[in-house]
Amino acid sequence: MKKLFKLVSILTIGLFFVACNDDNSSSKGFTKSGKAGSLTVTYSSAKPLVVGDNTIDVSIREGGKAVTDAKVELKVFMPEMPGMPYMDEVKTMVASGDNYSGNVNFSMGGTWQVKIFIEKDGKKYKYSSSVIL
Ligand SMILES: [Cu+2]
Repeated sequence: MKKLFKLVSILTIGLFFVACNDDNSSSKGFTKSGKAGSLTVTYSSAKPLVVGDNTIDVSIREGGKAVTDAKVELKVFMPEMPGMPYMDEVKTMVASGDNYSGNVNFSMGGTWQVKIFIEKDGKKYKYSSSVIL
């Protein structure tokens, strides 16, 4: 019986930590990653995305190395919906260290399509994704 009590205690404490970790991850923002040709594109926000201004970081890697000399543009758009016109925003991302960074404004909640246009050594790449907020 003592053993069972011990086991239940450990499980309870375990659940407590799992719950706490969940809270932490939801306040940590998000990261999404994918391929655009030979490039691995990652975009992230240190904070959860909100309606309004968001600082978004883009990292581009090729063969495991950071690509720091590309032209990077981030476009978010929402297709026309009943009672709502098409909306979009295009931002040129500014290189900072190994990343590119920019302020992106989402004007409403819902699903936003995300396109990241990259120009590197005269070649063009496109990464497509989406976010929900
Ligand atoms: Cu909308």
